[in-house]
Amino acid sequence: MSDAAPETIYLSDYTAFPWTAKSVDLHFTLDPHATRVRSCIRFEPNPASPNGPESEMFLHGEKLKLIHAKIDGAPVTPTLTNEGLTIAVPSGSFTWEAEVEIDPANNTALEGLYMSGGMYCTQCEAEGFRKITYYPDRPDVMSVFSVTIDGPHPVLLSNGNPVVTSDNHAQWHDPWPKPAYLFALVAGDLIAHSGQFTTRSGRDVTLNLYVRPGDEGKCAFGMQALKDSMKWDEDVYGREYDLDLFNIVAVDDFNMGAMENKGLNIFNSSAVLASQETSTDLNFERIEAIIAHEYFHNWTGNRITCRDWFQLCLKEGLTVFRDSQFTADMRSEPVKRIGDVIDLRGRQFAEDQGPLAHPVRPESFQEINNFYTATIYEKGAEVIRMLKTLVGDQAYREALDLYFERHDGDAATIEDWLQVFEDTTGRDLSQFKRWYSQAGTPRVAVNEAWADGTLTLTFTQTLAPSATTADPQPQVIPLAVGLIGKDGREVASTQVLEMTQASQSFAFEGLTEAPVASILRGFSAPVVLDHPLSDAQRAHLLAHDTDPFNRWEAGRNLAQASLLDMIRTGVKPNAAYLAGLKTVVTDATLDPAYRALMMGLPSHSDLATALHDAGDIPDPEAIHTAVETMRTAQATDLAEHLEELYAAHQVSEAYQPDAAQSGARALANAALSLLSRNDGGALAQQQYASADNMTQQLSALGAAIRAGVGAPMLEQFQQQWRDDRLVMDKWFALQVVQAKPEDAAATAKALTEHADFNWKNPNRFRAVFGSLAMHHAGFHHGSGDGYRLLADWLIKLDPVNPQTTARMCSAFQTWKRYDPARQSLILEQVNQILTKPDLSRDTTEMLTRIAE
Ligand code: 0A1
Ligand code: ZN
Repeated sequence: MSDAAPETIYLSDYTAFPWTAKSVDLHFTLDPHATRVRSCIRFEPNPASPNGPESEMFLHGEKLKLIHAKIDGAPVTPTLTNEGLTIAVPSGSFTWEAEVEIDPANNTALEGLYMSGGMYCTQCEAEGFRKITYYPDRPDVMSVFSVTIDGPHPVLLSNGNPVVTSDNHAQWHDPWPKPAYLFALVAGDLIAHSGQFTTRSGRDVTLNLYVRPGDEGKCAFGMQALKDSMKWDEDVYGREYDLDLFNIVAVDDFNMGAMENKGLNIFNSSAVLASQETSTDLNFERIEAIIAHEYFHNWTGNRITCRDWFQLCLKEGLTVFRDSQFTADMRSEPVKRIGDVIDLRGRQFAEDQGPLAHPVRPESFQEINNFYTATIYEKGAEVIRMLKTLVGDQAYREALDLYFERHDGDAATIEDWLQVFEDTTGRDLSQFKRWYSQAGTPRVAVNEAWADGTLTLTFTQTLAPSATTADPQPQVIPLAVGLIGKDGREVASTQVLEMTQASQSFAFEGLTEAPVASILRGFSAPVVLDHPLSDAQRAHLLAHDTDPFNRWEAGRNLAQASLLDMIRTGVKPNAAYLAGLKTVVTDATLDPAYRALMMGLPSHSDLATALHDAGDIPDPEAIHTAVETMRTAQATDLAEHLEELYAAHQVSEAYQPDAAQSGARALANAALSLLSRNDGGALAQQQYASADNMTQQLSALGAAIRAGVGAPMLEQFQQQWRDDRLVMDKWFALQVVQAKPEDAAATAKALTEHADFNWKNPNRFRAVFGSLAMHHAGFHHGSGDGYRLLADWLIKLDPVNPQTTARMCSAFQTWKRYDPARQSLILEQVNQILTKPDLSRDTTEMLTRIAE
């Protein structure tokens, strides 16, 4: 290991930086292997610093070759380490100048300034700016940046507004003070797809989407999504854009989805490029959401940023919440909510259940890159959703107005955030704050008592102690509850019960008969609900619940209970579930997208989580068998309706990736998937041959592979799309996703030997190994081949790209829930990686936490 005891950083140790950076001038002379960066920074003593002026200054800097440094024009010789430099400084204000040399072409970690497909680009969040020049690389140091770029490229971009632009030379000025993590630079032979937006106060904003030549035809959708986002933020949050220019650049090599750099968002090309032929409906929806997310960061993240990285959820939880509201408004609210909850349970609940569990606001970390997690993003958004539920829509909007007014230009904290809600509503949020400090998913058990026309619901909350939360205390849990009568009519509409104690009762009086309680409507809190209902009661909710989320949830609970029984005892699928499903799926009054969701089943991993929760050891093979049996039962049970469902939801209009068409295709393809179990893949072959969009082509291909007739189509697909990087990612991923459990590792291995397997490209690496890790029965196959293959490749990737390696390590996070044989197979691989010399801090931290 590179670092026997990597340093742990604590929230409680926060102190302000002793100086403020009044202005930052940067000058880049681009060269693939020897880019020169000259910096000139005006520092002034920070009156907010507790220690007063200091005589030495530390600046972060990594992998930099220092050419020279000056203070107030006089050469100085700093003390250099691998982390930065220390230098004696004058007591008042002074000007720091430095020139460094960096090697973007060899920067495979994709952090700092690097090259992708011949273009230069940057990624500075969280701590990448220190790989560009020496700087106080922390989010509470905000400054006004001016940037000059010299380089042999027609497009030279940085943040803010252009001052001078010509071929080979550009100057930029960003009037808004920002932390270094929001700095960006792009240079290359790029093509702009341009647009225009006029803000509500009349500011004309030029919009550009810069792409590599050849990708021009994939920009229109992203551009429209940007305009829609700008309008929505004005309408819903009263937030206007604040520069004359908004640029987005698509980059092929990128560790994450996208980055909100001020006025110059940088996107993984998979998160912005879209066309009917190459993108699925789900891709379009994701792209729209990510464009919105990055755009919304302009206010929640950029204008108001985080004081330190422990406050990451301040910008991420809020921005995820905002983008989920946007998608709900643009598309279907219940469909979006159900999708988000599926995702939350699949990723965040699993994180909470294992050794990587951490609070929404962690109190310590070693490598901040390891904390861009489902807990900080998705649970962080759930916490804000609860806050809004508790205070109401009106007070939420007032609190947000106050937040923007009070903290514009600040590097803020969760305390600041909660304070605006307290000041707006007069509420005491000290107990609510536990959602930010306690790790783990609370469980809420429900007990029902019926007597004399009164239904009494008693809720008991429990939170398992964990490494970061040794002594959990009760949280504030908003429980949205409604009651459904025997005749299927709602006898009490949704009320939000505010649970604050460990155990608490609520009575519903004046009822004429015992109703069925619909609890946690809209998934009003990120908890696991233990509500013992009979199959008949669940079927009743599935048929009648007026809350679309809980109606879906009733079906999901029936399916899950049945699957768990099948796994444990080998019984047949539950007839009540199949009957209820048939009624809902064939109900033409329901949104097709919603019906398609109804046909879904809990994932293998969700079932493993549920088994573990119940004290069982999940057997991946048994889970796989049960799910296959259930799918076949669905196909048999719905057989007489499938063709009609399929036919009735064919889209004859010109392709649009909107909610209506996507929903119709989702339902038709869900039907196709089941039909292929009955017809040997004939209809899938037909659909594949006539598809004019990627949704239809890929669904047909998947169904055909499952039916055993996909090989020629896979070959044709490769021929057709060999030059399209993003579609070829799908080709790689699909083969792993559709492999039989016993073949998954071998399929992945064979794909790594394919000429187009460019393992240094994170999208391609994830296409194969992300898919393998998600293939529950394949990855956890008893042979251990899945574990070994992933570990071998993580060892190979770590020196090249630590960030992506560390993220992929989370595939091992659930090891403790499996049987002893699998546990030791996994641990063996984890330890094998951990013993590699020079293992990155990122990967070391992840695996050490996992193995603890
Ligand atoms: N802030 C971005 C995501 C992001 C985070 C970290 C990165 O590198 C470590 C890159 C991007 C967002 O939320 O969209
Ligand atoms: Zn974000």
